[in-house]
Amino acid sequence: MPLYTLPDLTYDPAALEPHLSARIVELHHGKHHASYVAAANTTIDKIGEATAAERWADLPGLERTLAFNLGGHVLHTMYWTNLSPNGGGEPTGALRTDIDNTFGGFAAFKAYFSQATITVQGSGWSILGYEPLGGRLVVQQLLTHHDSHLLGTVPLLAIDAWEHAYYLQYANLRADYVTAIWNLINWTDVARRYADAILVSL
Ligand code: MN3
Repeated sequence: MPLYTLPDLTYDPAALEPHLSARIVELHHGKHHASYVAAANTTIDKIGEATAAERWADLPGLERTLAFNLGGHVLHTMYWTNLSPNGGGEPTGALRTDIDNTFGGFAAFKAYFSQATITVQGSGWSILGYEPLGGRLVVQQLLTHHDSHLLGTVPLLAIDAWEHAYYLQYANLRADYVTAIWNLINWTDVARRYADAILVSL
């Protein structure tokens, strides 16, 4: 039994249309996400083999490969639950209050987070996260799945800015994908993650 498994989508791949096509969701979940799950499991096995054989020089490359692939699994698992056929709108409650206080209102946050997604250099992600040491919400850009991570930050909302997330439908127009994705964000899921994250201390 592998350590990590691909979670099922909780909705039909076509359910995110017209904002995200069924074909994108099928390939993204069934091929891309699945490949990170498989590679994370394989890499853990390789680390075990290298450790048993005392091939210590193999560790830096294997640990980096694990960070990439497990990071991919974590982020995509979040992404599918951060999105919903019934998503969109604006957050409410304590999360909304914190967004307003931190970013100067939802519109200002939306503009900032949109640009954080659009301007990722190459392949990466935008994240709304909770940074426990400062006790504050932060926006971060990840390169690939893990570079530039603000250590300790708990991700609440993760948006994939890799070309495979949008190219079949939006071609090179990442900004149009970002405009569409706001119609799918599951603020109930983000708020649940926020309620858990604010209990974390470092
Ligand atoms: Mn992806």
